[in-house]
Amino acid sequence: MPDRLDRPSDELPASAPSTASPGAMQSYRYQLTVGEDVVDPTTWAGSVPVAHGIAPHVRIGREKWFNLLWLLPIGFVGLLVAVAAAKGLRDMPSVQRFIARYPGTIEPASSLRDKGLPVWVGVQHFLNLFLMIFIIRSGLQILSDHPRLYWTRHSTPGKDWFRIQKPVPDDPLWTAKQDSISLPGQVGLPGIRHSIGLARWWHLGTDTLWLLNGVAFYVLLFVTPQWRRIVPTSWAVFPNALSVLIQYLSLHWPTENGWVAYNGLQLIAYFITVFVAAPLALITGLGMSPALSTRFKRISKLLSIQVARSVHFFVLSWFVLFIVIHVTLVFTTGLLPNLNHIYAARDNDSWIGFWIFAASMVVVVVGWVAATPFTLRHPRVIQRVGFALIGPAQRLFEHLDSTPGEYSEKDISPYFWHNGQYPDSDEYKALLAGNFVDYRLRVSGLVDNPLELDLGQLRALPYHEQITQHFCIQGWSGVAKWGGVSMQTIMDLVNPQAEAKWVVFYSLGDGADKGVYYDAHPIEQMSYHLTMLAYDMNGEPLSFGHGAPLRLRNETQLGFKQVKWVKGVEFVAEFSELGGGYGGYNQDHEFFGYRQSI
Ligand SMILES: Nc1nc2c(c(=O)[nH]1)N[C@H]1C(S)=C(S)[C@@H](COP(=O)(O)O)O[C@H]1N2
Ligand SMILES: [Mo]
Repeated sequence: MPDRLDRPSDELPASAPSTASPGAMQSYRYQLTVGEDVVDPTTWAGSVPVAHGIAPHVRIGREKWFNLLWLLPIGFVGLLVAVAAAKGLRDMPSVQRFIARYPGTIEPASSLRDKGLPVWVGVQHFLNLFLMIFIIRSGLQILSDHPRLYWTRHSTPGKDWFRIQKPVPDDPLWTAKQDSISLPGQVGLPGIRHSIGLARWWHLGTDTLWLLNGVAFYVLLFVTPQWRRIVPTSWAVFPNALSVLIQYLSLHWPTENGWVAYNGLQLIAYFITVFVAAPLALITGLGMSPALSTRFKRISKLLSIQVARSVHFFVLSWFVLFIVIHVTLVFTTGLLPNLNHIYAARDNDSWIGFWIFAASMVVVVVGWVAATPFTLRHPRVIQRVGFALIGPAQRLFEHLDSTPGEYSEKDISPYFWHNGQYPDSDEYKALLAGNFVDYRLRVSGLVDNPLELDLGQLRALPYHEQITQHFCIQGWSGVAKWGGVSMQTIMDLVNPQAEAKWVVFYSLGDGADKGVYYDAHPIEQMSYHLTMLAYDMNGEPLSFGHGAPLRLRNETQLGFKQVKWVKGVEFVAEFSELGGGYGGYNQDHEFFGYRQSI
């Protein structure tokens, strides 16, 4: 629904808007605060208290919830039954003939037989496992910031299919931040509640390294014959896998030589891990990006952010299951030769592989234990290094907004989460009580015509309406119809000067640690079709909770950049002199990034 409702600009209100007082923006700057450069868990994020979640629950039917911890005893009994069944099967002559025919491993061509595992496989295997630790820990931290999963982009309470949190309370102003939970410090990364900003640098930064390692692995696999080890090339892999399964379960294990070839079951598991799970992790990860969803509307219709999040969680579950089984089998099927294969590129019973493995585990343990304390002590380093690693990709995606994706009335979410810190100043309360008749939006900075607009004047400007999806950094989403003024209209009125590169939005509300909430946006995104100041939501005046009387929408960015309760807009050359200098309140205080298109 593009500009159908926009009125032509010659219908602009005759009364020229008054000029903003020159000191206004100056005074807004003084209301900003500088964030800390270390994390003190006791005062973190406005002193959010520790809040524990619950065991993972899955919804069955409309409102029955199943505690997944029951899977442990059920799984154990299931395993006993399976073992008994497999033992019975193995006594049957037909099954014995089947196993004789399909012993488990398809013998490789002789060209591969003597090759074994080269050193690069061992190196990449270690890098992979090392990076995975941080990816999984920070991923769990991200999940715990919105500890619910859904199948639709609406994120409606009660419609979640999975949660590690109690049901959403009745409070109509309950925020997603209140809904976040704490994880044990050595499980989550950085391990304190609502540390999503830092968790995301860890996650996206190590993801980038993991993907580079993965690309190198793919290339090396296919320029050598090594790919044959983990890509099935004959249908016989399936009966062989079944045969291996029966052999494992009957506790009568096949004799194997992983140096030469993997058995059918391993082949399938490795194939899925390398060629299905890993690419799916990337695709579903990108599927949560507002910039990409807005650009690739067709794909995002199917792979909505919440489908992407849910499938991303299944990928995590697969990796964890794989790791548990893989490590168990490494330990139970000949530890020394197995470690020699992967760590020492040799096929014998010596202890050398074991010692390299032990040394590598020291690195793993040190990395694991040090990650949280290091992050709390040096969060700006995490913020900078993370941005250096993923920033270029985020920047690239911001430029893809050629045909903005929009939704229709029927897509509007029945429930739209609230988030952030509500304003509670006397100034705001007085404005609210007076129905905002005394409200003024001030627009100034590096512009030719600074402006001051009341709500009547704002409403008299050409009306712009859009139905778009909100992506909160914490993981929930929702579709709403926003009505108001295009930022382009505002820019036509004030005429930004050539030096203006960033546009800063100041709020009437404070952030969680006191000091005015604000956020800086690149000026080029202000002329995007879907960048606007909204005073209506879903056909009604914006409510208190959603930002009355005015809020920003910039649909290529995550939710925290959509400043609510906007009081001023300032055009600046750079944001380094504002607040802590990182480009916004959450950037200063909670180590977010100033570009967040992923
Ligand atoms: N002034 C101000 N604006 C804010 C916030 C805030 O805390 N203060 N929170 C942000 C976050 S994190 C999100 S997800 C959205 C939530 O908007 P909603 O409450 O309308 O859903 O507002 C953003 N704008
Ligand atoms: Mo958010």
